[in-house]
Amino acid sequence: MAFQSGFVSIIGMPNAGKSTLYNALMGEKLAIINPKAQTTRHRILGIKSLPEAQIIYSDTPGILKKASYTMHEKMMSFVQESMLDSDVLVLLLDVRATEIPDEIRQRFEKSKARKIVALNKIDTVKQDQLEAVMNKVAESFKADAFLLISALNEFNIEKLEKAVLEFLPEHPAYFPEDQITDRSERFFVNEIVRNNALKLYEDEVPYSLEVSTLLFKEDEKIIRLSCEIVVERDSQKRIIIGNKGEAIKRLGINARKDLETFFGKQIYIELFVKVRDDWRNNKNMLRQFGYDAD
Ligand SMILES: Nc1nc2c(ncn2[C@@H]2O[C@H](COP(=O)(O)OP(=O)(O)OP(=O)(O)O)[C@@H](O)[C@H]2O)c(=O)[nH]1
Ligand SMILES: [Mg+2]
Repeated sequence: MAFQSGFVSIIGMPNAGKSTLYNALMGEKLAIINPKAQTTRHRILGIKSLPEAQIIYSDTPGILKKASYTMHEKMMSFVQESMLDSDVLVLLLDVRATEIPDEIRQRFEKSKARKIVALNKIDTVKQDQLEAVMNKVAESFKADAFLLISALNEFNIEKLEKAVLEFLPEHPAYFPEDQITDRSERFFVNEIVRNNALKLYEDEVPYSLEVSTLLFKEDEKIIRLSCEIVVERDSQKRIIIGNKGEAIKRLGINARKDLETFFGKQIYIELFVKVRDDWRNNKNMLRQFGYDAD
């Protein structure tokens, strides 16, 4: 067979395990993973070059039933866009919650892409339950393949990739062999800091913030970073900073550890907090933070 290459998007409801699956497929921790829903906000390409094929995976934000902010509309436009331009769609369902909104189901089924439905988190249910869910899903979705997986335990990931390769078109590589993503180093810094904020702060605060890396300066031994944390209100700024700056200090320490693992280098990081009223509804701010579909 001639060389194959194409775009494969992982779509699904929030928290289904899309980013976990994406990392497992890539064999790299590119995407941030968090027990909280709405972790992923962008479409992130992961380019996997094999001897006979180049698979371009996309991690996407979880499908929201309701967009409360312009930011959510942008996030959903990334999902729509990936449904339109993919060669293969992987619809990932949590085995314990297999419902998706009708509109999404219709778009999925109408898409010209080849379709795989994967039931994830099979480690969380018993075998007999699993069969019942699988039968129900196989009856209710029109797709080319159905698979049972556990992204967390990396169970059946190779099988999934094999199915992807079966459906991937013949095409020359879209990207150079040594490129693994379309995202910059700064993007990954933003994501890692944001993920640590999601872990550290409660309720609405981590959802109302965005991280922007203003300085990324790499020497032989150390990467120096300066990041701005943008929130919507003064009260949120106070929470981010915490009593005598304790919370933001903790955030810096936690983020630094993850950044050192990610970059394999020593990290020096400075964090600042800025208030930008209602940035999640501000088109210019959203553009600045990379929420533009291209
Ligand atoms: N038990 C179990 N947990 C899983 C599995 N896959 C993912 N998870 C967990 O599910 C949670 C959500 O995982 P993510 O990969 O961030 O989910 P996501 O679909 O990318 O979520 P959003 O980006 O918020 O839409 C994390 O706590 C994962 O560890 C699995 O196979 N089994
Ligand atoms: Mg995700």
